[in-house]
Amino acid sequence: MAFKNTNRAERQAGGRERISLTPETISRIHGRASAYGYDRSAVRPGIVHIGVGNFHRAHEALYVDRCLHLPGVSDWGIIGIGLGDSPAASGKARAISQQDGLYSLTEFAPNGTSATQIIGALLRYIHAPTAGADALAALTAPSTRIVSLTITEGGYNIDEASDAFNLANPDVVADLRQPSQPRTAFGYIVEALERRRAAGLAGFTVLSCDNLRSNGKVAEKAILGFAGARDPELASWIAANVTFPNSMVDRIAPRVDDATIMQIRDLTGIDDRAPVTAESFTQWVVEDRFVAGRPPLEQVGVELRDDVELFEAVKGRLLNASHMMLSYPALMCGYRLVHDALGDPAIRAYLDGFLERDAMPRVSGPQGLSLAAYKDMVLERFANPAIGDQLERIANNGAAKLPVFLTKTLSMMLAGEASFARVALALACFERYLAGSDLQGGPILVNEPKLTAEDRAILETDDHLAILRLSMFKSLRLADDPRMVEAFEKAHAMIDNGDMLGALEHASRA
Ligand code: CS2
Repeated sequence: MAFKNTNRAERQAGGRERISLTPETISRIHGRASAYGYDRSAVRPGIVHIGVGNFHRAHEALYVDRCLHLPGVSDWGIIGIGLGDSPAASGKARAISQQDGLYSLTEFAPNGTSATQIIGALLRYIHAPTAGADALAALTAPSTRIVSLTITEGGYNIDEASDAFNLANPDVVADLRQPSQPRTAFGYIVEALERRRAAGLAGFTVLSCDNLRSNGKVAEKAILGFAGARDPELASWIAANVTFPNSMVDRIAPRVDDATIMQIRDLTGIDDRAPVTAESFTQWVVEDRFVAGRPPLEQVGVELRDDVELFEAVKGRLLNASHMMLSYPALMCGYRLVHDALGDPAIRAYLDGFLERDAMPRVSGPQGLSLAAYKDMVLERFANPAIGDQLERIANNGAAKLPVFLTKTLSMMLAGEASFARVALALACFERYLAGSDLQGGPILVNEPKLTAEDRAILETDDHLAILRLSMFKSLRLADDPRMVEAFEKAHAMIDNGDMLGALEHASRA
């Protein structure tokens, strides 16, 4: 149970000094947050996680932390590997390492209460660009039985049109040329598996925790695609010795900025340089296909089921797709926070229209799941003001995420009767967002690493349907459907006139 944060008046009455966060200060933290209650020095690593973002730290690491509290479970600690070499990524690696992997997780419930706990499950953090040999050693260690991944939707390097692993990616080319000095997740995993094979060691489970349709199958395609290009025999060994369970992960973990760091410090009195925050909701549904064992996840709230892909379909096509549909129009209206945008009746009606008329009729969930109840829950979570989730966080990397979350719905719409007004509005707003400002000229932070050079060239032409021709929706041929084109032109014209309200109202009715 996480420690409930008290209100500001009570805290000030206590007149507390601030406590830094390290294993040495943990005993003094009780009373400010709940700290892990197991002997951390006895915990051994069993999981290596690649991509130690806020989401991982608020989700998988929490479940593993809960497992470590169970009697006799001490060999499933996590070693984190970060692949990013931006200054922000290096700074975060430093901050986490200085705290010996410790960090606080603060959960904000919709009723405004919050609770903070210190997670001890992350034993070590390896910044691969500066310590590649350590990263390989961790992956190769016999104790490593699960390698989990959050490398983002676009990170699996699968070509949209051919649906195959993209061997032309320059980082992949470099990793194939110099396998012992990898840069990509595939390069690291396959090199480690090759070393394990040579040493007569067992394989491990590769557990994707990214929001993808059939994420285990995608991870398998990527790893086997890379391994096959390196050595077909190695690929066969991997196919026989590694499993790739599908998993559905769900928890909103906003971006952490300096203001969040100060907020957590103020709330808890703990000087955490790498805190994470999240909504109180969390869910993890996983296929029970672990080739080398796993922690007792079923005892800590994880659902182990065979029908994970049905959960993934509902989550991706309702929750994540709604996020995408919401973020671009809401940013254009001048909003920056999710809950503020949801409070706007025109936006809310447009999103209801997307869910009820576009997405829900075209997806079937697992038995017993009510889509109507799921929709209500999603919107209630989005409306939670306490987490302060950012529209820019969601909008970011749209070229990778839009196809993942919308392609299935869109292809079904194209094949039958449908109104394209809502999707067209979202895409028209996506186009405006790429220019980096809202309709009032307010700046928007754009981060679109998956826009290809070819995409950028298309966007620079004066083709008014350019956005419909980008590589992300290539196989759908959106610009060939007259209904899509008409809806897009209409949305575009209204946005050009600055009439976002009219555009939203039109899209809600259509
Ligand atoms: C968001 C997700 O990045 C996004 O586009 O939709 O991060 C979302 O918050 C999580 O998937 C919720 O589980």
